[in-house]
Formats: sequence, C-alpha cells, structure tokens
Amino acid sequence: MERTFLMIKPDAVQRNLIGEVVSRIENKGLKLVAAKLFQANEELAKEHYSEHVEKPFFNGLVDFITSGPVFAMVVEGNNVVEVTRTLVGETNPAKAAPGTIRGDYGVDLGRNIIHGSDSNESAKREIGLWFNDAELNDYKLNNEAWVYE
Ligand code: DAT
Ligand code: MG
Repeated sequence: MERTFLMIKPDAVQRNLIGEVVSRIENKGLKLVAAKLFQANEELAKEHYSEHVEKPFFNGLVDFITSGPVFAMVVEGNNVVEVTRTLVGETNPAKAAPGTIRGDYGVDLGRNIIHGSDSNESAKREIGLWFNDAELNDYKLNNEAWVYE
C-alpha cells in the first residue's frame, strides 16, 4: 500500500465542494489516513510548490493557495498516486475529461479544485510538509478484500 497527499484547494472549499470531492475518494475504495481544514501560510505554500518557483504563475499560485483554508488529506491504497491522478484529471479543467474531479467541477487552470502528488517521492515530501506523524492514522478498513484482489 502506498500513500499520497491530496488537497482540496480554496476555490472548492468556498464552493462547498469538500463533501463531493471526499465522496469520490471514498467511493473509489481508497482509505483516508488523515484530513484537516487548514489555512497555509506563505512559507508552506512556497515550499509545497517549490518545483514551480521559476514559473511565471508561481506568485499567483502561492497567493491563491494561501487565500483561504484548504482541505488537506493523506489517502492510502494500492498504486494510489496513479489512481488519484486519474481521478483528479488533467491540470487544466477545460481539458480534463468529464468524470474526473477537475473535469466535472472546474473551468479555469488557476481554479482547478484539487492538488494530488505526482509520484511516490512527491507524496512522501508533501505528506511530511502538511502533516506530522501523530496525525496519520494507522487502521484497517474491513472492506479491503472487496477492493483489492
Ligand atoms: P498539477 O496540479 O496537475 O500537478 P502542476 O504541478 O504542473 O499541475 O502545476 C501546479 C498548479 O499550478 C496547477 O494545479 C495549476 C497551476 N498551473 C499550472 N500550470 C499553470 C499555468 N501555465 N498557468 C497558471 N497556472 C498554472
Ligand atoms: Mg503538480
């Protein structure tokens, strides 16, 4: 089992979409290991998006992500990075397929509803930035044998 970091962004929090998005993650069969509504400061936002520091959209992205609370999550499952990136959809909601979270709820690139780690290494780094060990819950869901072969 792997873990990934997912974050419902301030646009989706303001649009009352937390429940809708979390439902999709639960319905998929994945397990929530941690979750919190949390307003990031500039330092955390810059660290989280440090791979994009040279991009022209970096400052706007940091402003957006710190503009209100996000709903940060750690989610566990087999192959969870790939599974959740597929669930989330393409970066630009205008191009994301219907049925994906971004495809169903977003329109503009800078208001794309949710973040999901893009590799196991990013997941590890991002989980460590947003959560401490005591916030990560180790438990077993009793439906696992019905999700995984
Ligand atoms: P993703 O969130 O799909 O991993 P990314 O890591 O390339 O995409 O970019 C991080 C976020 O930055 C993305 O969710 C939205 C924003 N973004 C990406 N490319 C952008 C661009 N060309 N203009 C404005 N915002 C952009
Ligand atoms: Mg990314």
